[in-house]
Amino acid sequence: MVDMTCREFLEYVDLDRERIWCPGCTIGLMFKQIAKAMTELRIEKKDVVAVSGIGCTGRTAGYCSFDSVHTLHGRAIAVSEGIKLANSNLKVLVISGDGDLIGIGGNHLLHAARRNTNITVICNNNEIYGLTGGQVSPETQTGVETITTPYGNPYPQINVLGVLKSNKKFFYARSTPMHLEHLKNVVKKAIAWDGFAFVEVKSYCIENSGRRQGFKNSYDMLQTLKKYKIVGEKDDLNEDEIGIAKREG
Ligand SMILES: Cc1ncc(C[n+]2csc(CCOP(=O)(O)OP(=O)(O)O)c2C)c(N)n1
Ligand SMILES: [Mg+2]
Repeated sequence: MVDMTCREFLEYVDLDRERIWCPGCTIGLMFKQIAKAMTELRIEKKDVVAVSGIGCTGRTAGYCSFDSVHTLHGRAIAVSEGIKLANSNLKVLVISGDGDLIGIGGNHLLHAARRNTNITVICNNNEIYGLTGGQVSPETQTGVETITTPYGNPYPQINVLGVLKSNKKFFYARSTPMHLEHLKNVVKKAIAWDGFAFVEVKSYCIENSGRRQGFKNSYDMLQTLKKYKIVGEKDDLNEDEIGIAKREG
């Protein structure tokens, strides 16, 4: 067990850059758990690359103190596959948003999962295009008002677990920034998984979605994540469960 009191995890974080995330945003909480997971797995900086697309979550690549690529919108997984092909010894962590990975980048997600490319994808699913002001995303819940769906989103969310389950071998984890220790532990298991691993971090965006939905502050929105029940590892997860669903293939 690593002693976290020495704040070793900060080794992975570039603290000199000005933070652009809004007060109450959960991306920093998520990044901290990723850095802690990397610390506990004793990953050396030379052995890892982080790749992000564009978005508030995509900004994470800019705060890594190890090699990282802040690539085009939707192309984080495609770039990661290229990195992996060039040097299969590298651990490749994709850290990006729902719009980036499931919206514009959805096609890469489908095919990297199908090819079982050995990368770890961590998706901050705040159910909105946060950076650009709150447009509907493929993960916005049905009925929710956004600036592009003023009468409520008419469409259902994409079920990423359902998509991954169509493959012979898969790894899917769900957690939240309300369950920090759980989040760190599932990220560790995803990084250790041999093959394509997807971690869905159910979160929210107070400034560009929550306020429009009537939430007063980030704390109130954080409470909505209490609905999730922690379960262990199974071959499926119910919508209200956080844990790991996987198949060895
Ligand atoms: C090709 C292209 N299309 C559109 C945009 C504008 N754009 C930037 S970020 C973004 C959405 C990001 O949403 P998400 O991935 O959910 O990230 P979040 O900000 O919510 O963390 C869009 C549409 C862009 N930069 N490039
Ligand atoms: Mg988003």
